[in-house]
Order: sequence, then C-alpha cells, then structure tokens
Amino acid sequence: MTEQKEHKHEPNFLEYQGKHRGLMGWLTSTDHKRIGLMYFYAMMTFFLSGVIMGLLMKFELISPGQQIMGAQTYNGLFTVHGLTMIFLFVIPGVAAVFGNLFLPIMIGAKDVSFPRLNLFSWYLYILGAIIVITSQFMGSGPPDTGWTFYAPYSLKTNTNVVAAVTGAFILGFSSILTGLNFLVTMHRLRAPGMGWMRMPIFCWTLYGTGWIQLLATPVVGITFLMVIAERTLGIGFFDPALGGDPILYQHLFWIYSHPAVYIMILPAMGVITEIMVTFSRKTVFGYSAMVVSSMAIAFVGYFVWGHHMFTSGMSSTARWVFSFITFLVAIPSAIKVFNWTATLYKGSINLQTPFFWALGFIFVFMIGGFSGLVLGSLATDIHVHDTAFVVAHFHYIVFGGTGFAFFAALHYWYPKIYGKVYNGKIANIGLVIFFIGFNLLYFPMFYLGMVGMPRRYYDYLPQFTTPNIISTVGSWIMVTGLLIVIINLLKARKGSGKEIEDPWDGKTLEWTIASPPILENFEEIPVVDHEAYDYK
Ligand code: HEM
Ligand SMILES: [Cu+2]
Repeated sequence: MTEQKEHKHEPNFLEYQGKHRGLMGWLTSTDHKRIGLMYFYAMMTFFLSGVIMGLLMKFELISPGQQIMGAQTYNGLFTVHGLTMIFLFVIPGVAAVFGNLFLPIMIGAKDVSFPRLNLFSWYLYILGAIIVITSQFMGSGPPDTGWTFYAPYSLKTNTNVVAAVTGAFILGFSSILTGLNFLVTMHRLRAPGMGWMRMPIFCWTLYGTGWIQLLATPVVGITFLMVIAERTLGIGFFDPALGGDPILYQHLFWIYSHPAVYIMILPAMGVITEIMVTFSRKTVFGYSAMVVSSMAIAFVGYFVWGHHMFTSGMSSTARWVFSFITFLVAIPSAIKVFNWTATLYKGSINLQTPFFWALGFIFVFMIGGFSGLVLGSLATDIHVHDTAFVVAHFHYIVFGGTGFAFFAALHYWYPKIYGKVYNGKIANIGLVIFFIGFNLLYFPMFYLGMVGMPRRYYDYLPQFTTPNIISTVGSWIMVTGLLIVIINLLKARKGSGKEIEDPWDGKTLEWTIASPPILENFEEIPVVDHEAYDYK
C-alpha cells in the first residue's frame, strides 16, 4: 500500500464543520462516518434502556411470587424489551453502525452511493424508534403480545399494538434502504483494482446482508400492514372468526424473521473474521470458502423459517423438510468456525482486547449454535418449545453473537474512529466480568427449560428457584462488566493518542488513512494492487 502517513493538514470528520455547526452539523451531515456514529449513539441509548428492562424482568424472577411487578407489567416489559433489542439493536446493529463507518473506506470509496438516502434511513430509524417507544405510553397500555405480534392475540388485545407495529414497519423501510445503498455502493464504488475477490470479508458479509434486507424485509412490512388493516378495518386475514388463518401470520412473520437472524449474524461474522486475521497477523484461511459460506448462509437462511412452527400445525413431511434444511445451515456456519481456527493456526497472535472479544464470540456462539440444533430436531424441539431453553438459545445467539461482535468491533475500530487508545487492561477486566455474568445469566435457562419452566411468565413454581437466583445474580455481574467496558471507552475519548494510525498492524484500507479519517476518507483514491489481507 502507498504510504499515506502524512495527512494531518485536513480536518477530520469529527471536527469538520460544513454549512451548519455543532449538533446541526451532525444532524444534516451526509458523511457516512457521521451517520454511522449517529446510529451508534442512538443505538447505545436504546440498548441500555433495553438492558434496564432485562434487569427488571430478572429481578422479578429472582424468586416465586410477585416481587416488583404484576403479570401485565411483565407482559409489557418483555414485549418492549424484545422489540427494542431486536429491531433497534441487533438487526441494524453491526451493519448500520460499522457498515456505515467502514464499508466505503474498506473498498476505497469516498462515501456510499446515495449519501442523502443514507441520512434519510437514519431519520426513518429514529422515527420508527420514537413510535415504538411512545407506543408504550399512549393508547390503552403497552403492547403485550411479545415482539412477534402473533395472531390472533395481536388482533384481539386492546393494548397499543397498531402503534408498535407501525413503528416496526418504518424501521423495516430504514433497513431496506440501507441494504440497497450498501449493495449499490459495492457494485459501483470499488476503487480501481479492488476486484470482488479482493474485498475484505466484512464487506462480503454486508453484501449478503444487503440482499436479505432488500428481499426479505418487504415480507414482514406487508405482514405488519395486514395486522394494521385487520385491526382497524376488520379484514379477516388471520382471525379464524372472520375466515382468516392465524398460521398464515406465523409463516409470513418467520419468512422474514428467520433470515433476519442472518441480517444480524452475517456482519457479526464479518467483524470476527477481520479481527481473527489482524490479530493472528496471517491472511485469512480459505478466503473463497469464507465468501461462499457467507452467501450460502444468506441463501439457505430463506428456507428454514418453518423450524419456528414445528408445534403450530404442519404436515410431518413439511416438518422434516424444514428440520433437514435447518441442519444444512450448520454447514456454512461450521466452515466459518473452522476457518477462523485455521487462521489462528501458526499465526503470531496478538493478545489484545478485540481478539478476546472475538474468542468470547466464538465460545458463546457455538453454545448458541449447538442449542439451535436441539431446537431444529423435531423430537427435542417439541419438548422444550416455549420454555426457558429457547430464551437461553436466542440470547446466546443474538446477544452472544451480535452483541459480542458489536463490542469486538467497537474495540477493534475505536482507535480509528476517535484517534484515541483506550486502557486495554480495564477493557479486559470488564470483558471477563461481562463474560462470567453472561454465562451465569443465560446458562441456567437451558436447564430450566429442560425441566419444564415455561417462558413469558412473571412467576414460576418453587422447584425452579435456585437456577433462577443464579441467573438473576448473573445479570447483575454482567451489567457490572458492561458498565466497566462502556465507561472505559467513554473515558478514552479524552485520552492521548499514540501510534494510533494502525495500532494493530491491520492490512485493510481503513488502516492506511488518518485516525480519525478526514471528511472524504482518502486524499487520493487508492489503487489496490493486492489481495484483501496482505500478510507475508
Ligand atoms: C441485561 C441483559 C438482558 C437481560 C437481563 C435479558 C433478560 C430477558 C428476559 C428475562 C426475557 C423474558 C423471557 C421470558 O419471560 O420469556 C427476555 C426476553 C427477550 N430478550 Fe432479553 N435480556 C437481556 C438482553 C437482551 C439482548 C441484548 C437481546 C437482543 C440482542 C435480547 C433479546 C430478547 C428477546 C428478543 C426476548 C423475547 C421477548 C419475548 O419473549 O417476546 N435480550 N430477556
Ligand atoms: Cu429461525
């Protein structure tokens, strides 16, 4: 790569002042990096409010009987908690924050293809979020359907479902437009020499994600419109009393929501790949296998939605076909884990915070994945369906997967974004506490589910008490770790920068430019003359 170390004369994107100054300078900026950071700040706010709701639920569950809230409040809480975490944090999460911050830079572009559309997506995201949040305080009470809005209950409950569904609908549009923008950017704006097979894996995972966002999200958008139409106009799509079919709702919902799992996990896998490569100082093992497995996950992920409905009513043939295809997704996922391991093999490993987060990711994601196979098998799924086992599984996957990758990415790219280094020791201590708390919090739920504790109840039988106490204490430990991690990063913004241009010896394009990057990223568009990861 050409030497680009002398670029201090241009103002960086954090201090750059366009037509407007201060806050307005941010809110009107079409710079992809600023938009990425605006997603980040909004998202952290939603995430932390979701964490508080999680803590409250766990506190209620510390022992049998009512502690701090009644049944209806608990129903409202798990609904908003789920909505917030899924639609406001993990689905947009890694793609909207780190994709916006780094995709254009990693392919050698000055911005995304449609910068204004990008800003518009952010506004849609904020609008959708505001509507979802106000749905809690308006109308006749917080929605109590769970984040899945299953019919026919979502048609019958008199809580504020229409508002929450409208918010989710708008969030879907934001997601579609971001996906479209990223796809076009990768097709049109790659720097000279940046062939498809030279793109960093993170870009490839965003490519797969972009297609899912574009093709699957409209399905859930229409489903939500159908719910609104049914509630407001009494059209009978889903209500059997009107001739509708509640199972149709589940099909439509999961045709989006299963692929949505890959919207969140693919970019997460991309981040982990970047980190594995940089911190073992070796080029990725099996680049094309990584590319193909990303696209295979995106593709096969469309055909497995029925595994959410094994107990809902389907022919045995349909169930086994869905079960079989579900197992097929394990193959490209396993290829990734195998290739990460092979990348580490004989690498000269740099033991630092982002690497530890990546290892944590692999550990919890494998537990999530294996428990997913338990749920993908017909016999065992019917036993643990709608129990705490499922809650354990999806927290290991979505929080353990996407959440860990989100923090891994934050620690990896933080010096690039802010031009500052953080205290690595404190970051590691925070991570260890977080990791212990995470497993104490969720692992007991596997056991609880197997012995029969149902999910979505504010109360339980006395024999489930001990694992629940462990789990609740785990939630406190985990939050302690989380606070240490976040405060450490907040403090670092005032810290001194030393050798921050390329602190980890990264080889992708973002490590060749200034930290923080200048407004248009590159002083001159780079000409790429080698593969993605140019380690000897
Ligand atoms: C401090 C962290 C967290 C705690 C203590 C926590 C705890 C809980 C609890 C107690 C439930 C209710 C389970 C039930 O009664 O069935 C729940 C549901 C849920 N959580 Fe979390 N959670 C946390 C973080 C997250 C994160 C980060 C995500 C997403 C990445 C997430 C996604 C969900 C979803 C989707 C539900 C399902 C809601 C529903 O049943 O409709 N949670 N969580
Ligand atoms: Cu699924």
